[in-house]
Amino acid sequence: MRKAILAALTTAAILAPLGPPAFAHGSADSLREAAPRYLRIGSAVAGGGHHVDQPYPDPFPNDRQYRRVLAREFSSVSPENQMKWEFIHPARHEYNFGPADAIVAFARKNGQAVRGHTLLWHSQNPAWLQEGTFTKAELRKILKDHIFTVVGRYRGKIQQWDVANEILNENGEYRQENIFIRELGPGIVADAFRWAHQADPHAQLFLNDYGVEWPGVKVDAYATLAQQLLAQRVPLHGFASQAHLSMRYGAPDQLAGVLQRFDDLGLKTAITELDVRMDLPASGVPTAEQLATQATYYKTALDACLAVDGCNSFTIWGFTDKYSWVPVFFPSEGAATVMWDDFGKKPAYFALKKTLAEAPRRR
Ligand code: 9MR
Repeated sequence: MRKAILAALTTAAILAPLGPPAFAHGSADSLREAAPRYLRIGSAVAGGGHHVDQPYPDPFPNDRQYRRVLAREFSSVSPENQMKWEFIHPARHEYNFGPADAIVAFARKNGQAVRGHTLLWHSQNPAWLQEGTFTKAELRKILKDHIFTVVGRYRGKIQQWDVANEILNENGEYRQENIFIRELGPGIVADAFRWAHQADPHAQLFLNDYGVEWPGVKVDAYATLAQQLLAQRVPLHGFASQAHLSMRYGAPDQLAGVLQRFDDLGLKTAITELDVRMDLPASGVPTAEQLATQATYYKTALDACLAVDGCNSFTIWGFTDKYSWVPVFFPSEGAATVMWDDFGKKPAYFALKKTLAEAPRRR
């Protein structure tokens, strides 16, 4: 009898996969602990932007509980607004590095990667830039100096930079609202990548956009652009889907295919701003069914990233409804993050943790 048990145990040991047993991950008490080592799990760091007009102080510097959860749950952080032009470069010859420095220092203390966001965008630019009168040469120098100054300051401390953010519109055309593209032509995109690479040769440089979660004109245009940039030996390293999802439009069930298309070009991929908003009932409280659906959307997005070899970063755009941008921009929608205002965990949180815990440890 004992012999039979021993034999069975030995067989089980031989058949068991390498690495610690699954229950060790299942009992992980945070997302970052549950995640396989090849995947960074990130959150936006709340501050600036819409927060400025809300009835609470700037979250990151003022909310200790918020910072504790941010440190415990995540292995990557993305400044939500603190590295955008209007914030970090408020006057032509003036930079405001304090808030971004604090986030980078926090990340280093807590063993977290940082995603830099963003260098070339049509939105949240300061008035001095948007409304100034510059020659083409001046505008080009302004962008170049900005990239060398900001990327250079955090050289070696940023895992990934969203170099070009939302540069194409829904028809796959260059956005003319982008002052640099409009005034200097689309060739400026390649220059921005080259300058960022010179300023920090180790940072992975990304194209980042929304509306690329399903195949279509916009994804096609990005694939063409990526191929062109790579053919010109531009230091482009990754393509990211922001993934601001709404339960009005369905689950991101084709996201893996989209990411795979860019992986096939030799690029890394990432999900950079995931949230899942919903129409709130009159009570303002989501139903159990809505929460269950939301959890499947989060899981589907994570599964997409896990299914693609080069998808190395999965970031949610804030982890608590308390500070989410969603109700501010979409007044009848909300509850888009994985935790309630009091940091209580929703089904979506547990769906992510379980999926991470069950993901292969290597790929
Ligand atoms: O979350 C950001 C919010 O605080 C700002 O007010 C808003 C202004 O445009 O930008 C939000 O973040 C955006 C991100 O930088 C780029 N992708 C879309 C995000 C949501 O609007």
